[in-house]
Amino acid sequence: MIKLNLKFISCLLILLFSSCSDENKKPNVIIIYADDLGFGDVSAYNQGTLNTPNIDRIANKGIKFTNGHSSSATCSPSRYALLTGSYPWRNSKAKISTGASMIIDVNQKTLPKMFKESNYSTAIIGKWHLGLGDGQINYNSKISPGPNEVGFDYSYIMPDTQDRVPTVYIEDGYVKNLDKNDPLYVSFKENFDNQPTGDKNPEMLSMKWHHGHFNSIINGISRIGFMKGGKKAHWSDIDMADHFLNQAKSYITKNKKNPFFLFYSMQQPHVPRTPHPRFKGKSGMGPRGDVIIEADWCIGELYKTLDNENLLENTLIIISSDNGPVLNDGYYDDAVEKIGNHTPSGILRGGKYSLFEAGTKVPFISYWKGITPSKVSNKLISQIDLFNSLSTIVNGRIKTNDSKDLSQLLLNGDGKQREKLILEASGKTALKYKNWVFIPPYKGKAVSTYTNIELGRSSSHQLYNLKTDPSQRKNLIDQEKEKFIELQKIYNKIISN
Ligand code: NG6
Ligand code: CA
Repeated sequence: MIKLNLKFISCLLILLFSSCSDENKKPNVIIIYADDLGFGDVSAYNQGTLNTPNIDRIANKGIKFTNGHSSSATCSPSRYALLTGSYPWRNSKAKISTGASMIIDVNQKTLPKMFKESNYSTAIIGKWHLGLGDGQINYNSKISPGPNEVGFDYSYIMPDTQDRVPTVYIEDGYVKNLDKNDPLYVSFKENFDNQPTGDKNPEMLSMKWHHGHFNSIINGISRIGFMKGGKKAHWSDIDMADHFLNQAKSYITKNKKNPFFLFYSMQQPHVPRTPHPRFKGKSGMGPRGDVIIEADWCIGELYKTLDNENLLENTLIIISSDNGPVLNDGYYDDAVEKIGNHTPSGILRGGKYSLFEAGTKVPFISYWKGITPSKVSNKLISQIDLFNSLSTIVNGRIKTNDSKDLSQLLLNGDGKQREKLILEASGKTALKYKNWVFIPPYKGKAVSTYTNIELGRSSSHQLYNLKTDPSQRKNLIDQEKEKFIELQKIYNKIISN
């Protein structure tokens, strides 16, 4: 009672002397986005054997979505959808980016622009992977356009992925710690003179490549693409998690007085998996398990920062992943050999790159202290929907056509859900409609030779009833003719719009 009165009186005083306006009540929003973290990798989902106590603590206090999707089964398209509220298959540039120019148009609506319009400070810290510049990039001068040109006030990024050059951080368009006397050169076509590569200099490798990662060697790891110079700017792989975490913590502390939107875009457990020595061997599953434990620890530290700064009651935290899990994604790192009984995809079929459920059904958690109930929700929600939902929550003015306002679902774990969702994997699409999944016929291998993942492709149509068959084992195309026609119609209509 006394507490309440005090709160009331202090609000009155603030009202008298400044403005106890809506602006003060707007929540901070943090999206914590893992890279290739599977539905079964988070122990709160009770699917695998790995332990993620820090994510679990947040998940168990908030809403744990068991039917939450990324838009795509790979990184760049999912990030595109999250940040633009638009389906990536509408944009031919929204493919896995390798040194490409920027995928998001500077005139497009974006999530950070929506927040900025609502007087938020906005930042991305971590993996970007949406392309940079609009042609050949000169890394020795300002790189633009980039995240700052599509709505982020502050950006501290890894340009593409940990397995691609250049292995440097970029802060607000400039390569961090670059020495002008040692310029940085990058090429995805040919090597620079006398630079060691994974295929020619295997003796220099601390982690052997398995497929596709045999170009420039940096820190004993060969990558995709060639680079030369910029030595002082090279990142340390084992310190990357601490580095991004510290940036994120200091951003929160510096911006705690204003509402902020932070996109904390983690690099784990994407390849190359390079846990800090503190986490080495901790999972018993090799580096893949170890970096998930590292990522979980980072999330715990970020949570502590919010707690210490008294921000938990005013911060909506969303945790998810850009696509499903993969074990061997290009390096010999024991991910397959040491997996034991752990099931990164849980009971779901497929994984990263797949049109089956595990390609895009990912951990999806929302938590806002005092607002979200502790709940498990099996309602369908996509990361595309964060755009319109968050816009409603922060009283924003921008909305997009592909995004659905599921703000009630995001805050209460109940209410309106998405009915129809187009899933995407490497340019191929499928429809999820209520409990059903429809996949049109596609040419190509059913199982990827490299990753050993079932890609969801077949020469015939596929139809699955997720209610009775969540692992998509029984193709019902012959038994459920009417359902098939109904879904095909819906699919064609959305795709052609
Ligand atoms: C693929 C890479 C894979 C990974 C992926 C991007 C090869 C053979 N495979 O092309 O290792 O880097 O791109 O992953 O090079 S994502 O999660 O960022 O989409
Ligand atoms: Ca990814």
